[in-house]
Amino acid sequence: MNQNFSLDPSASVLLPVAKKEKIDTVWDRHKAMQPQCGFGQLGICCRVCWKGPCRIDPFGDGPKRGICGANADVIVARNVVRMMAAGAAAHSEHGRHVALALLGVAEGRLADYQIRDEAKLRRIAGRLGIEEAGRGSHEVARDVALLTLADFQNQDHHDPCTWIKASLTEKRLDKLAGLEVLPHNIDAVVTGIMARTNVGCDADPVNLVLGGVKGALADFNGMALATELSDVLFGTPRPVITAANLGVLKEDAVNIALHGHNPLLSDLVCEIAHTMEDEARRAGASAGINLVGVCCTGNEVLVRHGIPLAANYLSQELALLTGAVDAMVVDVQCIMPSIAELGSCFHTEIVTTMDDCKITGTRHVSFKEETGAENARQIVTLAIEAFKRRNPQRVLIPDFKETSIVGFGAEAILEALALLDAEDPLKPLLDNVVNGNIRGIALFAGCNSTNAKQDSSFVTMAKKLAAENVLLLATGCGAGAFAKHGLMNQEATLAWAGETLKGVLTAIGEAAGLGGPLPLVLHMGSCVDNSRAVQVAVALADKIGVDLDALPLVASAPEAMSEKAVAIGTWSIALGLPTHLGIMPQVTGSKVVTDLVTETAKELLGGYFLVEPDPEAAAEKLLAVIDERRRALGI
Ligand code: NFS
Ligand code: SF4
Repeated sequence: MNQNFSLDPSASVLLPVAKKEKIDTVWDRHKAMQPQCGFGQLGICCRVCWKGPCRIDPFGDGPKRGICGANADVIVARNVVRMMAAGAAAHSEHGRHVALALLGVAEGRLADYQIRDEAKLRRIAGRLGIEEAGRGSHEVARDVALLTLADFQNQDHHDPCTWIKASLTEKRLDKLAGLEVLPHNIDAVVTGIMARTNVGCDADPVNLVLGGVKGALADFNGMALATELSDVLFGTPRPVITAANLGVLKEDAVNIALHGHNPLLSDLVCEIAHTMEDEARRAGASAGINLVGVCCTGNEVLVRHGIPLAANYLSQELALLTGAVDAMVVDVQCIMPSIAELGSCFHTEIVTTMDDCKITGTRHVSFKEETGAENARQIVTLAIEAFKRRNPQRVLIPDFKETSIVGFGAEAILEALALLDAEDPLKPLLDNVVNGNIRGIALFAGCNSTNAKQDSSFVTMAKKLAAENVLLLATGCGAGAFAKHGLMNQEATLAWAGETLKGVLTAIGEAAGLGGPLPLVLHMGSCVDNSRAVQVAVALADKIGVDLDALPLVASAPEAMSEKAVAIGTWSIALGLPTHLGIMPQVTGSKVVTDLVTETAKELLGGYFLVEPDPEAAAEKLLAVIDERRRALGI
């Protein structure tokens, strides 16, 4: 049965365990939820006020307006732009957290953190227009943090946020300014969306969606700053060889799964765990402490430190079903509340750490940056204690793990290219795009969803596009899928890449001393690290002197589910990228909104949504888009 749910071989091993032990998984709950509400799927259910809920009859004689008079277009638009605001809030809150930590470090208040990449700090200062030459790193960091925090405070709406201004092409900024969708203040834009979607406010679907686009661009701003400042504090990713899937758990080690999104805690746990190996050994764990990642905090520590990735979103419960995880430490976002119950079926200590993200039935260690190392130590101690309670009879670690070479941020990609042309690193990439050795570039991002077979569309599309010589980038749970399925190693390149792509990846990989090609899919990091892909795209566009919507570059989120993915997808089209969705978005109850994001957007922004649930067909469509763009460029 699991064959229909997931492509992940670990699911085949562990779902029978769940069945035998009568433990529900996400797939059982999905089944129990069928049939899901058709009104909700179409986006035409409104709960914005207590006169409701109201729902529009999409077919027959039922109501065409809610009690207040809102029609399907207004209801759909309000619902979806609220999702964008929620996504922007999530990413930007993460970013604010990191910016405040950088300020704390700069002001000498946070002894447990330091500036790990001073060169990057200085480059950022340059980009943001902050004087750095001859100044101390803490002084520069303070200015960078304060200017970043101003992106949450600026009240002049004619003055767009600093980070977005420093992150896009001039042409794109002009286009977005012309549409009045450039955010000036992340918090204000999110608040503005909540205000205008309140009962009895904005009732113009086009105006609402443009407001949503501004919110989505605030999301982009939040991710760009989160990524860049995290690199300053925790180091900029460089290629590292590691492994993925549940086989990375170890029977003879204290297994700690780091789950969530924010590196502020997970990075410290990595640091502290090293110092507590002896304690783990004394507790009987001959292999000491084994850290593994789940979801995007997993991607953060994966690309920076090579910590193996155990699971992406839909596999988080499977990790617990192994009976081998001693502690699952979570921070924020994409944490299924079900893990509390799963943990309690085993010896596993589920530890929540953020005061605004607790789960009933789990242990809470209140994480504060001021006491970060101490909190990390408490957590590792809990894991070691739990290890002593582990029942070896119940341990079942699927024997699946795939070698993965990860850590390809913009810097790492440019450094690798510089080995081919030190003077002009972008030239080899550009030349290969122009001569067709690289037909186009596709960024895979986004989640897993129970509305699709887990990981399957990612894998199918990647193999097909790679065979057609499309260079593949990935972030988030999409990247997790590729890592788990062995598409982030050299063998995958040899097996799946088309001849010319293979040639390019081999030339770069060999110059980089890898003794073979680069991996088939380049892992750029977590979801906030989608901003890294934009950085590479902007560099390419600037080099040719075109805007982003001219590049043979596409994005795909074949298994999207989160509000954050709605925000990312929307800024992706606002930046000019044709963006594939494999799951029907909840907007089809409004023709106006659907046309707006799939057709009108193309004229206004160059980017647009392309919805296609079938992965083979989706890959074909993306290839056609890539070829169309090549033709327009005359290449
Ligand atoms: Ni992105 Fe990462 Fe995964 Fe989706 Fe969730 S972990 S922030 S939202 S599910 S990719
Ligand atoms: Fe119904 Fe209008 Fe209230 Fe929505 S805002 S629940 S459509 S009355």
